[in-house]
Amino acid sequence: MQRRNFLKNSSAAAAGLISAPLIASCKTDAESKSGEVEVSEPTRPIAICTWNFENATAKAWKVLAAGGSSLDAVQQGAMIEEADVKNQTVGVGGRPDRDGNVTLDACIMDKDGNCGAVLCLQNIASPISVARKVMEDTPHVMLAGLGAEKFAYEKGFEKVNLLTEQSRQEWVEWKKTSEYKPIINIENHDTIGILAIDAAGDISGACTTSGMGYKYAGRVGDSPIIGAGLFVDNEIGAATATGVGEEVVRTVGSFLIVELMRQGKSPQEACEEGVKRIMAKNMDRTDFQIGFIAINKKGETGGYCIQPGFSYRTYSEEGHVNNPSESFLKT
Ligand code: SD4
Repeated sequence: MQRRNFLKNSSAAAAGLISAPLIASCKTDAESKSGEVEVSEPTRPIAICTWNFENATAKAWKVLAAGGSSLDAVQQGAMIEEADVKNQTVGVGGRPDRDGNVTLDACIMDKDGNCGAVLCLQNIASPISVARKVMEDTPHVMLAGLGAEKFAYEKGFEKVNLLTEQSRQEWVEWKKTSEYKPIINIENHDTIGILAIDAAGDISGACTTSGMGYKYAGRVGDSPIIGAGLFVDNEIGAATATGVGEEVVRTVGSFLIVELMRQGKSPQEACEEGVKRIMAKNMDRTDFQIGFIAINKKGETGGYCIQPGFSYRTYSEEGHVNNPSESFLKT
């Protein structure tokens, strides 16, 4: 539930009580007979992430509730999943590529449109933290492979073994057939994309993954690609994705969703349209999953996916909630 206020649209704006972007984002709110416009107070701070990553949103919320920035919130939330060895789709413990190497992809984006990414990074436990260093300490947006790893060591990150015994054993088993087939809703938790708005109203996002299990060596998905796996526009909102990254890259999914919100769609409507664009090109395919989540400047959230089984977590003053997502396919 959003708290609501009645503000005289023109006089409030003239007095500087509400900003032009906020008025723009509230243009769908009801106009009363007296000419007053019902303006929803934005929900902030708030964090939202793909899947039921309760610990990640709890961490992000802790940062936000203490007055921290959305950038710190999304980074620290993402780091929780990177460090969880039981999560075999992110960070330490991630499933390896077909050669047995764990290669990580991550990106981060802030309120000013600054962004950083690492692609196919090995031996480093927190790729999202390296991505932030790329953003803040280099003139570049992306570092890949050995160059990214070398940069991480220069910045003081330690070399760690990312391949846990469990992931190694599963890989050995997989090699018996070597059949590459993405599993839908792996363990019901997968890549983490996390978005947040802080008390100042500024939006940031982060996305981090070990990518598709048993991928070709060198394969990079959508997750570290700004616009595909993640996009933030502080005037409008943000979006992020999970699932088969090739399809998200083809439609520049997260950028599309933010642009749809710019055109007036709600986060929910924009996520639905994002999935429909993908399915329009894949009507004969029912064997893959993609989930999008989005947030707008007002703190409204939405999510949508192809297959049943996706959910997303939100944490705001209104509560800490796992939201089951509607899906394009119903069974
Ligand atoms: C990728 N989107 O590498 C990521 C992985 C993922 O379900 O989300 N898998 O394509």
